Amino acid sequence: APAVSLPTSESVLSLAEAGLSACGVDPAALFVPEAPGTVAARSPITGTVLGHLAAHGAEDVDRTIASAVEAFAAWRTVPAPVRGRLVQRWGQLLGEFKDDLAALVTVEAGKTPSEAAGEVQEMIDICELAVGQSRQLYGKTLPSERPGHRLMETWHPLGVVGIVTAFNFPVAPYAWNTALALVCGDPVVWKPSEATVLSALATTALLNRAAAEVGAPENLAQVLVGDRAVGELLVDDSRVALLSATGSVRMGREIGPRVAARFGRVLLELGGNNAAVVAPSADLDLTLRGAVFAAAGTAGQRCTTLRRLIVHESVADSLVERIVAAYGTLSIGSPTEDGVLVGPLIGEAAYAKMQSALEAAVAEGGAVLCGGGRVLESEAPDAFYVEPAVVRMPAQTPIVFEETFAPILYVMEYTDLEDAVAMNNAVSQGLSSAIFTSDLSEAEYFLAHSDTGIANVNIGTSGAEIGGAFGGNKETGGGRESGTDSWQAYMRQATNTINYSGELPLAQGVEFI
Ligand code: UN1
Repeated sequence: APAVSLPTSESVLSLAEAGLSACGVDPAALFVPEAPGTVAARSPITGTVLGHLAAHGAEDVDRTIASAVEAFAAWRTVPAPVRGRLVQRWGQLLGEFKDDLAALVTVEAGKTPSEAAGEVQEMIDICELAVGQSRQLYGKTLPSERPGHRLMETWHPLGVVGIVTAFNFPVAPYAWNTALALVCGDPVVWKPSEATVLSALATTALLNRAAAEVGAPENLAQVLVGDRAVGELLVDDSRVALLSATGSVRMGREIGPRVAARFGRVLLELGGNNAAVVAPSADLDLTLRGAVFAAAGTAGQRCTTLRRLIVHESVADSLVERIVAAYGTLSIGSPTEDGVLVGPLIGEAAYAKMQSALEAAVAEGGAVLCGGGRVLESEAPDAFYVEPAVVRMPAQTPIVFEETFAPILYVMEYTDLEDAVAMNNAVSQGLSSAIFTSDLSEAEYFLAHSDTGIANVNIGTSGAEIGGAFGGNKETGGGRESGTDSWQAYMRQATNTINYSGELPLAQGVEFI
């Protein structure tokens, strides 16, 4: 059900300009004439270029990192709870300008206002968590094996944190990293996706406003605008103590070894190929809603998007029929229009990949039950709106093992739960998974055996809260961001042994002088 009207490029630009101005970025000073090396700011809503932005060169990157190192020297000496005040103020400003920043996320990533606001809410939530965490950067105290000795673990600021983010979540993963990095005593340097620079600049303007208000040092939060070459300079710079990157497995495969080669630390949050198992006892009304949001929401462009539905043979036909019917009611179109639930793909390459995945699925024995086609093509030839697709597969054929960043839901059947869990675990990615069941033993069996970093019961694979650690296993990269103990990635750990005995007994009973 395509929505009828699309906004003009001018109105999308006005929306972006209003959002930028509200957040403290002057659009008039931002856009430059197109020239070699400038970055185009686009909106997938219309597919058109909104303006061009100056990019950073190698010298700028060098200067940016050098100033972050200076900021680190000052910031690390500020007590952690005082550092928390900066994050607290940033969180307040994010609350105040939530709709303005969300509008930029809508313009650049094509998210619906509700989903864009939800993304900004994740930023506010992590700020609150980080403020509390600023008083809880605790280490353990341990009994020593020697008399008159004490052992303790302490945590110290780490250094400059480089953050690389993807287009699909232009601001939340940045905030998960930044709110914690700042309370841990670390400055950040951010290389956002080229597709979402405006959201990054607005986010940083709010953070720098907070920094100025609370009297924090300058250059705690800087943005690098540019293409892959700029990102590579950040990746390879040994002054960057931690490189935290969200993106594809392919990207992580390049970044991981490069940072390791200079003994830097990485935090990788890469692709997902998330499955939900639907057991015979599942509440199918709830399963339907959970599956449709997880599979078609954000136009299938979340790393947590539901891509594989593994349904018990006894309920497969009825559930699939209901999913297809529900897909028929989804309004597809510009997220600026009321009622639209499915916005555009980010661009032509994503559309092409979706089409070739669908072709492969058919060649491998799949049946496309609905969707897959392009809509609104004549109204906006440069924008890529698609109908979310449901594809029934005879088995997990090769295409099912790939993460196609588009709304394709592959449906497979199972007979025994053990096999369903084995199918869930068979892919190389390990981000999120879910089971829909009313049977306690099935739920527990699934949670004990699913190998993903996030595993849910009776909710979909996407839409995680920030309180829990976020990240995945296997080719998803192993990193954990946001809640629980993720703060430790942003700190240097030390074990301290303190001798107050006046003697010098050696550990393990070793005798020397
Ligand atoms: C992502 O797609 O990179 O769990 C992050 C979710 C969101 C975060 C997704 N809280 O779907």
